[in-house]
Amino acid sequence: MREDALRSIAAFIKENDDFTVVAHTAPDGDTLGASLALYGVLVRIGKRAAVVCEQPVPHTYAFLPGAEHVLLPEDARQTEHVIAVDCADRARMGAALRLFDGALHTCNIDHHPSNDFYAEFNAVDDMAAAAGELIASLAEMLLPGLDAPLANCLYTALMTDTGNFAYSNTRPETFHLAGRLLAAGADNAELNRLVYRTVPFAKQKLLGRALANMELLFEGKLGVSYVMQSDFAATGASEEDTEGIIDHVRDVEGVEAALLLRETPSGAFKLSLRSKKAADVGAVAQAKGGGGHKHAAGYTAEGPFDLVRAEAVNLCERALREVWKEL
Ligand SMILES: [Mn+2]
Repeated sequence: MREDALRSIAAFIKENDDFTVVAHTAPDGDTLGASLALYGVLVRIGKRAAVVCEQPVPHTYAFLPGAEHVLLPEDARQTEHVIAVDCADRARMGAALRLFDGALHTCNIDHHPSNDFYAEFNAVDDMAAAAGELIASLAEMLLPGLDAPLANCLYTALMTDTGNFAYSNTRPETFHLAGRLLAAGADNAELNRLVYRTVPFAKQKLLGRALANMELLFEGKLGVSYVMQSDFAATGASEEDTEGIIDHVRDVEGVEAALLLRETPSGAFKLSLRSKKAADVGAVAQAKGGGGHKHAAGYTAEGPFDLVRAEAVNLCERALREVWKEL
């Protein structure tokens, strides 16, 4: 099914010209690596193409080949063909949705189980560890071979969505593809250094504050922390520097579910949720209009911190109690 869907998209790409590739909001290594790889493929086969993302490329991913070409939606030109990459639903495109809605023909290439097939052509495979896996298959259909810049983009997509090939979504196929990418010139040691071993000082200081704010509830099974605007101000850190904090909360021994609240400049809160085993934090986020999956999810809430926190803690407690015996 995935092969057929990708073949249809490969044929669609061959028959047409002038594409916009849309990465999701709050871009991560998968949406950027996969989108830039697709952009690279389109350029290599002589197509006009652009990559659009609601936010600028985070500093961490500025090294990706082609990153300098990523446009903000307001700087992008409407094209007839738009391809969303790693976007579980239309809303994930943020301000770039306008370009998607303005297109004559649309594609949706993604790996989220919650994907609702919102495009004309949909290649969705929730067994894929990263959207980059699907783009790699597409690239192998459209090109005689991968070169080093494409391989580096795709390896970054795989590496980041699998937590450096450590999460349970890592399958034999993931390693087979990683092997092909190394053979094509991906520099795994350098990519690991750039993404995981190069931390801005302000980000490290922000992590310190978040860890100092952390507390444990329900016999140590729920880890809760928060980052307020005052923490950003004190450290000079920005929103993108919160990436990874939730993992440090989850990593504490005995913690089964982790919750991180981030205050936005408008005073609303973004909540990130993680779980290790049976607890379904995806259901918690869905109940609050958010998204994600069983072990990683998030939502946004308005309101005073104490109320937002209390509600989130209650929902997490319920998710933990439902599976308490399995923990
Ligand atoms: Mn992804």
